[in-house]
Amino acid sequence: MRRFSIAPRRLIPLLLLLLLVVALATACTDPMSTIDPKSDNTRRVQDLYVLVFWAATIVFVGVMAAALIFSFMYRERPGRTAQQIHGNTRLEIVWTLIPVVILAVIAVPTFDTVIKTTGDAPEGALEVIATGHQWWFEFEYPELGVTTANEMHVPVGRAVNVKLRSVDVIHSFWVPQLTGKTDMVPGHDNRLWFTPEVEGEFRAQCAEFCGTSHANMRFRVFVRSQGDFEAWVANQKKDRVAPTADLAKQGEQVFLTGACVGCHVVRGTAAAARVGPELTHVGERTTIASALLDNTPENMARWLRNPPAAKPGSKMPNLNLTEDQIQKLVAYLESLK
Ligand SMILES: [Cu+2]
Repeated sequence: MRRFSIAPRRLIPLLLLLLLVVALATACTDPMSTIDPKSDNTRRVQDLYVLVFWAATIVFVGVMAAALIFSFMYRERPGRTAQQIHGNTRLEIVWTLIPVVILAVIAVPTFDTVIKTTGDAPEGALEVIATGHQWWFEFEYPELGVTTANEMHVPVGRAVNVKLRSVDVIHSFWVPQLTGKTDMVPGHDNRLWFTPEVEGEFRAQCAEFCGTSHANMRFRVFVRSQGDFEAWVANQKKDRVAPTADLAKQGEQVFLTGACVGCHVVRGTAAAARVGPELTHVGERTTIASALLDNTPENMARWLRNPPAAKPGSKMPNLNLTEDQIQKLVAYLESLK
């Protein structure tokens, strides 16, 4: 009986093909994919990328094919030496002009894309100030009087004009499907804008090494219908919901008499320090710890027990809270919807 086997030489192209298929299949489902645009500006960049990709492919295939064909046609054979071309002016002009034309064709849409994507945001754009902190993002909506952290909400179809700031070191604002990377530099306001084209939840990440927990400095962008966005804003503008359950009430006391008030804001209470993330509606967020952990009571407890253990380098220290205090704080924080 013959054993079924594939020669290693044949296996390599098969593996490469499989890799290509996997890469293409995951490119469109990966939430951090840069080739799956969901805003006007990322789509413009993608269109340019596709044009340059095909131009480069045609040049590569053409040059490789010509090199192979000519080296075969003009190879050295018995009775004939290999041929070289020298000093053919017409040929020299032709192969100088072809790249000039290709580069000119690529340059026009390149400049057009750069001007469109880096110019001023369209009239009526939503203003957001994004501030980088080690290691979390703060979002302020100056026209709406809303401040939040790590989860940015925007309406679909309306341009968003984001002012970028930093309070400590250089960070970088990056939402792969909505906008390219732009640095957040202390003492120097940068800006970017984009118009989200579809509703959804988009992953985002600091893209400039900024210290110990750089890799854990994430955020999310929620693109919502106009109605949902307005409802979100209306809720954000309210002071905190006063706790009703006993455990949550006790949690508020722990919060207001402990170290928490030294760093956080909970509007409607005495907590008004803007060092760490604003917490007035923290219970409504889907994540905590700069989008590192899902917002569940278990994760909130884990965070409170020892923040630097959950996120290395966290500026919030281990407060040595008792298990009783932690359970009360969890009940309180999760009630802040
Ligand atoms: Cu960073």
